[in-house]
Amino acid sequence: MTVFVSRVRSGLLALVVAASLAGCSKNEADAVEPAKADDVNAGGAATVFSAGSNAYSLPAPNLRGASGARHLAGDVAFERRFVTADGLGPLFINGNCTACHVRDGRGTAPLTANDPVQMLFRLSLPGQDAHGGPRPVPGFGDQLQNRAIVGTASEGQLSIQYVEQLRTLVDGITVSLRQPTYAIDAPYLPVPAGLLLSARVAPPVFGLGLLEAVSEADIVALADENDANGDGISGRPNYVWDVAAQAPRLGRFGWKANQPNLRQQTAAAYNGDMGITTSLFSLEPAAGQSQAGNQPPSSAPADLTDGELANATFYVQTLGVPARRDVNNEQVRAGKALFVSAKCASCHMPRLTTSPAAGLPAEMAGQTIYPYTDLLLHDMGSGLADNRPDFRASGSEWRTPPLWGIGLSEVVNGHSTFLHDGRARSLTEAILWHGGEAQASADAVGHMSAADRARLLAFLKSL
Ligand code: HEC
Ligand code: HEC
Ligand SMILES: [Ca+2]
Ligand SMILES: [Ca+2]
Ligand SMILES: [Ca+2]
Repeated sequence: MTVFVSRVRSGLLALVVAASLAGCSKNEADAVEPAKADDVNAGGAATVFSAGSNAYSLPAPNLRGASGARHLAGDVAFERRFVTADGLGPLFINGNCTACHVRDGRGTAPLTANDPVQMLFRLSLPGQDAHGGPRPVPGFGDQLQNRAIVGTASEGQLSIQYVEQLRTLVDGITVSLRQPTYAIDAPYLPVPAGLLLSARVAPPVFGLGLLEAVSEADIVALADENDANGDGISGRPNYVWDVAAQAPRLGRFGWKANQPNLRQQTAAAYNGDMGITTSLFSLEPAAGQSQAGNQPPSSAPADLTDGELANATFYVQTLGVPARRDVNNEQVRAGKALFVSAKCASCHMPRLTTSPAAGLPAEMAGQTIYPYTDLLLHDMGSGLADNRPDFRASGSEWRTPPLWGIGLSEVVNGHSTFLHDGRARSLTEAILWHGGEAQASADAVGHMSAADRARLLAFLKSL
C-alpha cells in the first residue's frame, strides 16, 4: 500500500485537541446524570446513559420480552469472526463486522500498510445497472476486496495519498485540510479506463433502528429539491433497489443513502465485506472473476442462515443512543444557538419522530429522537465529491450523517476523523470541508471569532 501523510499543526487544532482532552477526562466515568433539556434523551426511550468507551454498544433499554435475547444473539453474530471453513471469502476485506465498526463506532483511514483497514472502496464504471444503480466493473464488481483466502488472488490494495491545503480563517488562524487521492495499488488485472472509485469509512451503527422507523412521508416532506423556500438548501431523497421487494425504495443507509433498510444493508455487508453469502445475496463477490477457482455451485446453501442474518440485523436495529451531556453548560447552549444561526440545523435536522412499521422492532416506534440528520442527499461541492453516482445520488451528493453521539467519537474509537472517507482530522476540519449547499455554513464558521468557534465545538461535543 502506498500512503503519504504529512501533518501541519496550527493554533486552532491545538486548541481543539486541548478541548477534546478536557472532554475525555471528564467522561471517563461511565454513568452520566440525566439533565433537564428536551433533547437529552437523544434516542427517546432508546437512550442509554453512558459516556464511556461502551457508549455505542449498549442495547436500547426499552427492549421488551424476547427482544433482549435476540439483541444478545445479534451481538454474537456481529462479533463472529469467520474463517475459510465457515465461508469467509474467497474475496473479503475483514473477518467480522466489528473489525470495521470498532466498538459499534466509526472506522478511520489506514495511514500505513500495517494499519487495520476499516474502510472500503466502492467501484463502478460510468452508466447504470438494470436497476438504476452503479454499473459494476468487469473483473472487480462493485467493491474492492483487498484480501483473499489462501490460493486466491486479492483484487488489489487501497492506495491513499494526501495533499495538505492551508486555509486561513478570518481571525488569521490557519487550518490544514488533507485532500485525498485514491487508486487501486497492485491490481490483479489492469484497471479499466474510466474507473469510478468512492472511498468510505465504516460509520457508527447505533440508533439505526430509530432512523429506519422514521416514516418515508416525514423524510420526503423535508425535501426541497428545487429550493422553493430560497434558503440555498435543497435536500432530496435517494431511491434505491430493494432486492427482497424487487422494487425501488427510499434509500436511508450508507453515506449516499444507497441502502433501503437494515436487513439489506447487513446482507450486503456480509457479502461485499466478508464474502459471506445469504439468501438475499447468494453469489460470492468473486463470482465470474478469473481468480475465483473453487466456486461452490449456485445450488449450494448460503454461507449464513436467514436466522443469523435476522439476528445481526436486529442487533443494528436495537443499539441505544447515548444521551446528550453538559446541556446546561453556557458554552454549549451558546454553541447550540450558533449551530442554528450558521444553518447547520437546516440539514442536520435536530428532531424527528418514529412511527410503527411492519417488520420493524416495535420498541423503535413512537419515539421523539434528536439525530441531527434529515436523511436526505445534499450537494456538498466539488471538494467532497467522489464523482461516482450511486442510484439518484450524484457524484457530489452525500446523505446528511446523524451527529448524535459524535462527541464521544474520541472516547469510543480513539480518533477524531470524520466525513465519508475519514479525511477530516477534527470536527473543525469536517466543517471547513462543507461546500455546495453547505458553503454558506462553512463560511459562517470561518468568519466566527475563535470564542464562537469554541462554543460551536462545545455544542457538537455535547452530542
Ligand atoms: C470493510 C469494513 C466493513 C465491514 C467488515 C463491515 N462494514 Fe458495515 N459499513 C462499512 C462501510 C464503509 C459502510 C458505509 C457503506 C456505504 O456508504 O456504502 C458501512 C455501513 C454499514 C451500515 C449502515 C450505517 C449507516 O449509518 O448508514 C450498517 C448497518 C452496517 N454497515 C452493518 C454492518 C454489519 C452488520 C457488518 C457485518 C456483517 C458490517 N457492517 C461489516 C464498512 C464495513
Ligand atoms: C447542506 C446540508 C448541510 C449543512 C448546511 C451542514 N451540513 Fe454537516 N454534513 C452534511 C453532509 C451531507 C455531510 C457528509 C459529507 C461527507 O461525508 O462527505 C456532513 C458532515 C458533517 C460532519 C461530519 C459527520 C460525520 O459523521 O463524519 C459534521 C461534524 C458536520 N457535518 C457538522 C456541521 C456543522 C457544524 C454545520 C454548520 C456549520 C453543518 N454541518 C452544516 C450536510 C450539511
Ligand atoms: Ca463465502
Ligand atoms: Ca470486488
Ligand atoms: Ca430550501
